[in-house]
Amino acid sequence: MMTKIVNSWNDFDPLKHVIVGRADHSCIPPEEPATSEKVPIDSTMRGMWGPRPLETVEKANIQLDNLVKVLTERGVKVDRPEPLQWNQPVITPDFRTGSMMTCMPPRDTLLTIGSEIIEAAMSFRCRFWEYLAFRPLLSRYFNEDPEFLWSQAPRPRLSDKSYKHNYYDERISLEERLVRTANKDFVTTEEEILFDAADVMRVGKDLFIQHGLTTNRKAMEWFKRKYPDMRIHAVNFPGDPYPIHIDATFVPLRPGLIINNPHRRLPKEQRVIFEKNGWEIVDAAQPAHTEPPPLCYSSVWLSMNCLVLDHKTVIVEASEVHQLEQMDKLGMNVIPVAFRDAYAFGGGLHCATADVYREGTCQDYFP
Ligand code: ABU
Repeated sequence: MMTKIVNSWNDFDPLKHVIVGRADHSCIPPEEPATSEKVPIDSTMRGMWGPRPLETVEKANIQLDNLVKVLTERGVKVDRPEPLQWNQPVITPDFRTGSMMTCMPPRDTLLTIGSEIIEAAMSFRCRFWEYLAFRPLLSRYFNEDPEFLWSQAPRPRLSDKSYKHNYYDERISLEERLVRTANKDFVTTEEEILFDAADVMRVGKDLFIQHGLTTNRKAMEWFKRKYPDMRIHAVNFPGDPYPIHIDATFVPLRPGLIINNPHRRLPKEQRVIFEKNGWEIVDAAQPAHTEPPPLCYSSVWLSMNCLVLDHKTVIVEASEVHQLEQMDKLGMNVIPVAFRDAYAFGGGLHCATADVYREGTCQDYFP
C-alpha cells in the first residue's frame, strides 16, 4: 500500500517512526587522518583496533533493544538497520583502511529533511560504507511512500587531499586546540563536500550547521544550493576542542527552548537570531559522570544527547540525574532510559536514532 512514511522537520515535534541502531559486529577502527583526535593520548584505546569485545556488544544491544521497547510501548514505530560484517577493510582507488566501524549511530549517517532522507558525505574513511546498513530500510520506504525523496550527498573521495595531515600531533596542547577551534581551523580541507548528519540541527525552515571536525564550509555551500528556500546558518562553539556533532552541544527541546552546553556556548553574534525570535537558550545541567565509559569516543556531554518525543516528553539517560532534574524543571515529562553501555558505540540516545516520521510541517520559527 502506498502511504506517507517519511516526514520530519525538526527534533521536537511528535515522533511516530524512528530508526534505532544496532551494535552487532562493531569495530574500533584503525587510526586515520580524520579520527585520531577522538582517542586521548593516555587512553588504552590508543593504537588499538579491531572488533569490539563481544560482551560490550551484547550489553549495548540489550540497552538498544530496551530503547526500542520503550519507544514501541509509547506508540513509536521502530525500524532497525542490517549491520554488515564491519571487520573488513575499505579499499577504494583513493585510500585503504583496515576496518569499518559500526551502524550504531544512524544520526550521523542519515539526515531527514521533510520527506527526504539524505545519506551524508561523512569524512571518516572507516564509515565509507556505513549507509549500506540502512539501504534495506530506505529501499522499503521508497517502495511504499510515493513522496519519499531518497538522496545521497556527493560521495566524497576521502583521498589525502581531504585532510590536513599531522593535524592531531600529540604535542598540541588543549589550549592550542581551542585556539584552532576559535580560528575555525579543522582537520578536513575544503577539497570536497564533507558532513556528518549529526552536525545539522533542523528547525523547520532553518538549518543550523556546526562547522567543525566532521563538517566543512563546502558542505554549507552545498546545503545552500540544494535548499534555496531554506536558511542555512553556520554555527561554531569555540569552547569545544573537538567539535564533532551538534547534538551534545546545542539541543532544542521544543519551539522556543534550547539547551546549550555551558562549556561550548554559542557566540553572542550567533545567538541574535534566537533571541530576536523569543527563543530561550538555557545552560544544560552538568553531566553526572566525570569520565565517559571505557572505549568511548564521545565526551561526558552525552548527558544532554536526549531524544525528544514531543514538546512535553523527553527520553534522558537514566544515570544523568542532573539532566533529568533540569528537564523536569523545564516542564518536560522525563522518561529515564539506561543507555551508558551503548555510548562507546557512537553516542547517546539522540545519536543512536534517526527520524523517519514526526508529525508537523515546515514552520518558519525565525521570520
Ligand atoms: N556524537 C556526539 C558526540 C559529542 C561529544 O563527544 O561531545
